[in-house]
Amino acid sequence: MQTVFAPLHVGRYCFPMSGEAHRPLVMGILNITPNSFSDGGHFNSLEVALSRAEQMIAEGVDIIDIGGESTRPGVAPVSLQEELERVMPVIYALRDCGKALSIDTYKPEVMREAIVAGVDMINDINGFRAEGALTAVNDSDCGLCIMHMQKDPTTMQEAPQYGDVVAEVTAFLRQRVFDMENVGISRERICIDPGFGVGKTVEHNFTLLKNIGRLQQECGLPLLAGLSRKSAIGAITGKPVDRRLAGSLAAALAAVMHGARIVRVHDVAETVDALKIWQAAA
Ligand code: 7PJ
Repeated sequence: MQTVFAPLHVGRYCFPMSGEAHRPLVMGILNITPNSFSDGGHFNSLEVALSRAEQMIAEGVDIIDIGGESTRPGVAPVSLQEELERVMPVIYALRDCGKALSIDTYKPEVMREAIVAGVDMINDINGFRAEGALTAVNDSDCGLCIMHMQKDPTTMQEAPQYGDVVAEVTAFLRQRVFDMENVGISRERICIDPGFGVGKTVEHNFTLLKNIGRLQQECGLPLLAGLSRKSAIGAITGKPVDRRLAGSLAAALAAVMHGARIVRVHDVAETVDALKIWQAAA
C-alpha cells in the first residue's frame, strides 16, 4: 500500500500525488554551462538551453529543472553573478512555455531573482540551510524541494559515514520540514529528497532507494528521486557516465516502484516511455 499524499502545489501548478489522477512526474535536468567555443558564451549557451528545453517539452517533461552551477562532487562553485547570468535569461525565455519551471540553487539571492521572474519551484540541494534561504522563499507560492546532503559538494564524497543512513536522512528532512512550517511555509508546497550520490557511498544510495517508502511515510511528504547517470549507477554497471541510460531507467523505475512521486532525469523521452509501460503494467 502506498502512502496517500495531498496534491503538491508548485507555483502555477498543482500535481496530484495520489489516487486516480496521479502518475509519477518527470523532472528534466537543464544544466546551463558556458559554451567554451564562444567568448563570454552566454548567448550561445542560452540558445543551446532553449533548444534542449523545447525538446524536453516535446518529450513529455512535467517540470524543467534549470541549474547554473554544477554540484557534481569536487566541482568548484561559481560566483553569484555568473550563476545569475547563466540562469536568468533561460527563466525569462521559458516563463510561459507551459511547463512548471524549477531552479536548482542553494543561493538565496538566486532564489529571490528566480521567484520574481516567475519560477514555480525551488530545488535546493542544501535543504534551505543558507542564511536567508527560508526568508527568500517564504512569501512566494513556489514548490520547495528539500534535499539531504552531508557536508558540501566539495567535501561530501570524502568517506561519507552514517550509523543508520535511513534514520539520519529522515531525521534531517523532518527537522527541515519542521523549521519551514515554523516560519509559515505550508506543507502542501514541500517535497523531500534523500540526495542520492551526495555524501553517500554506493551502499548508502541503494539502502535509501529501497527505503523510499519509509522515508515518505515518516516525513508525510512526497519524495523526489534523482539517480540519473550518477556514480552509483556506474558502480553497479561498470559504465562511464555517457553509457548509463539503461541503468538510470532501471533506477527511475525502482524509485517509482518504491513510491517516489517525482524522478529527476537527463533522459526525458526514454524515462517517459519507461514510466508509461510501467503504469500500463501496474
Ligand atoms: C540532485 C539535485 C538530486 C535534487 C543535483 C546531478 C548532480 N537536486 N541536483 N536531487 N542532484 N533535488 O544531477 O548529478 O539528486 S546535481
